[in-house]
Amino acid sequence: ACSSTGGSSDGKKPGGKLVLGFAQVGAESGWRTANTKSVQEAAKKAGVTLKFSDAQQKQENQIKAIRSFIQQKVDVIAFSPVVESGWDTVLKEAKNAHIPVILTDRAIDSEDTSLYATFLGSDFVEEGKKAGDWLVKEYQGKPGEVNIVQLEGTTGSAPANDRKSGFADVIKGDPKFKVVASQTGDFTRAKGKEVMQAFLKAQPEIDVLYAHNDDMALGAIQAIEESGKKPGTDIRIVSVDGVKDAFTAMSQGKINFDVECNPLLGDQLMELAKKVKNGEAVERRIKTVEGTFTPEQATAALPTRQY
Ligand code: GZL
Repeated sequence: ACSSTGGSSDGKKPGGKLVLGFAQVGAESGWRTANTKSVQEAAKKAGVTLKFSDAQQKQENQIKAIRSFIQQKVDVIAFSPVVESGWDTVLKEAKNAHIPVILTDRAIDSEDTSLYATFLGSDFVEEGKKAGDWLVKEYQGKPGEVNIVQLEGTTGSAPANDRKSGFADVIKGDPKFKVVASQTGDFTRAKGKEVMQAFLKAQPEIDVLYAHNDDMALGAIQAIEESGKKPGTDIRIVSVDGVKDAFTAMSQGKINFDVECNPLLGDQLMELAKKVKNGEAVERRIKTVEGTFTPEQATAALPTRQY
């Protein structure tokens, strides 16, 4: 669905206000809705006219939205590519229309780096490594195998690919860590619950769940409890994002470690949009600042958590 806050049909706002076309992935998770809110609020604050589209996690919808922004002759296009590949054609159309493109949140795997001005987002490999490092420390000196099940993010997406590889790189150092099952839960609670139910049926022994985002972890917690097991105790859980609902679960001992993925990119995006519109040089890669949370830290952060 396309909505816009003001702005005439040809994309040029009277009075020279910057018009930004933003093609969002969807509304699949708490992280995503926080990211959307951050972009919308930042646009208002920055006096940027925002044309916003929600692709319901479908690449063809994002491509349609980008084409529509090109037709409307917006000043700048920004988007979070739902998957890494398949963007060259539409981004070449934006380039030929002399509309600069900013990648936010997720990256693309195109060789042609002239297709976008900059990529603002987290380092997902780093996030996967942080999850792996926690697990290694958690099982330091404890004998016996550690059976891990993994709920992967959206197939083909940068966060799913990179959180998987970062984690695998760290645990490969010790053969006691075994990923006995790994499947996509598409970053949603519903799918995370469904896949965890299947894992619980198929796997005789599960020690750890590594979820690529909190929404899948929260869905999995429901499945674990319905199977009569205690999440956080019988099955330890390490997750990514750091959304409020996960912090609540941590305060209840149901998630043992959460690697933050900061969705609040709105203000930086508006600054970057103004710079690229004015032809100013911007850094090619801007990494999001983010940390990690233990249950104690999450409990303390809960009262002031923005998302
Ligand atoms: C990560 C972002 C991911 C979140 C999920 O930057 O792309 O997509 O981790 C969201 O919650 O669905």
